[in-house]
Amino acid sequence: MLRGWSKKTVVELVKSRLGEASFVVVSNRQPYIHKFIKGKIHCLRGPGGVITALDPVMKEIKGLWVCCGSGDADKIVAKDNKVNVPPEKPSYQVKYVWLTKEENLGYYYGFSNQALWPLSHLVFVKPIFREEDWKIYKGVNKKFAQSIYEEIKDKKAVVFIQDYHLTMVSKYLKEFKPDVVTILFWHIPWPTYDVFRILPCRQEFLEGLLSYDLLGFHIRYFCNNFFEAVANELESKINKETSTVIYQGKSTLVKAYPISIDFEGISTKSREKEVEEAMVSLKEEFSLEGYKIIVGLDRIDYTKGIIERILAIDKLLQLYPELKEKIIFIQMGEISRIHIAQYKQLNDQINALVEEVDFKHSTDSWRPIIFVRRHLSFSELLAFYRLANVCIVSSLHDGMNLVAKEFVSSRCDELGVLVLSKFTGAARELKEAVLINPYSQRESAEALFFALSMKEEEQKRRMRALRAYIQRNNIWRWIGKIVADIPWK
Ligand code: GDG
Repeated sequence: MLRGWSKKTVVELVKSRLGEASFVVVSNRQPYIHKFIKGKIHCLRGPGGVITALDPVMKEIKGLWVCCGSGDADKIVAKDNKVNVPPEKPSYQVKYVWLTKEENLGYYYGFSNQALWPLSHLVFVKPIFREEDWKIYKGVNKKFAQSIYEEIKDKKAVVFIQDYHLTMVSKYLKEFKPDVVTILFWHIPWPTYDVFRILPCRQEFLEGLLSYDLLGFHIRYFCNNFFEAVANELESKINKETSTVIYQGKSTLVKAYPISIDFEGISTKSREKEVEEAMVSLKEEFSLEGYKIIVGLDRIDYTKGIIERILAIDKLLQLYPELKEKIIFIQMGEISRIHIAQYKQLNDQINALVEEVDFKHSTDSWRPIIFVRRHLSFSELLAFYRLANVCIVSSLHDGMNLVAKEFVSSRCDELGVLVLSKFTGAARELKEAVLINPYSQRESAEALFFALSMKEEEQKRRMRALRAYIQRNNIWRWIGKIVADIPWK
């Protein structure tokens, strides 16, 4: 069943595959965060790709989501560490794991984001491996395992763990409850063996991963890199035909499941009046009327190629000065991981570069780049995409990249051009995008010029094909394929 995946088909599949078993999603980040704003508690949806993808699924499946609590009002709203979300239509339960400052530093800022994140993204930021961080990382993973175990003790359960923060959870959970079925989805790239082999704790790390029953990556290439790491580090049997690894008598299914987004949800919402009103107000706020608009949207992260994107705009204006006073590049971005030196430096670097490029090309009444650090509401986000003549995604390396898929899904008018880095997982699927090597300023600038000059007819041809692809390969298909593959014991 490759076509026609919908909420309905997935819910039916989950019900028939899971039967009485509980479904628990586990991630570092919380899907909803409770914060005090002007003395009142507000519940906001958390940012990031993992939540974008899984929240609509959980609303339908109505399971339990275990995650860290970090909002200043989370402890107040939680009863027995649990809260129902979202507040306007409670659909599923969130259970919080509370971390100390020390745990946060060692597990999240340390091993996850200064060791594993740069290790997995080939962007030449040197990973930092501290023994103490690895110890704390394992301690936090054990804490998660304990918290999950309390909920599933006497039950049949499938535990679906998200990402590189929580790789060791399955190992510890199975020490308490060997019959639990565990799945891990690795949302970022898996590096080639030449890179992976520098990880000091690599064997223990791989053993942790092979305690899962099912291991998912975005694309086959990452699965193959994983197989290569296992083949080089552990005595195991790898069967590429069945996509399994057998290690110490235990089998792990390793497969590619390209993540996606809720195409119908986004497509329908993007037609709404609220989005059209947001388009008008964004246009007014940033004085965009009359210009061709290039948009970018990312968490501020060195993997996303934001510097390269600004340099491409600079090059574009050098090569095609006739575009002056005709285009505006507007980049939105939320600050992230600011306690890590590289992220702070990146922020400063972006500020300086935007100022330099703006100064170089600006005229009395126009500047080419607007950089805004703020969180957009969902309607504003779709309005932002819909304002674009061109959307640029210039990641230096990216597991998938949901911005690319969201942009396409929001374009109910079938207009707009996606300029997409070859080094995203999405580039393997979105063939009608204009693909770039973001490391080449000239190539990126020429691609932008090509996109800005594209005739409406050609824009529509490409956009229709992209939309049809994402409509078929939507988020429901992603979760459906994973659930269909659950290896029951
Ligand atoms: C990881 C992998 C993989 C951003 N700013 C706002 C906002 N966002 C949302 C976007 C999008 C998400 O955040 C970002 O998703 P990406 O996929 O681009 O990137 P990561 O967060 O790095 O995600 C990535 C993903 O996991 C899923 O597997 O694709 O490769 O790195 O959904 O819309 N949303 C709102 N306001 C903002 O200001 N509402």
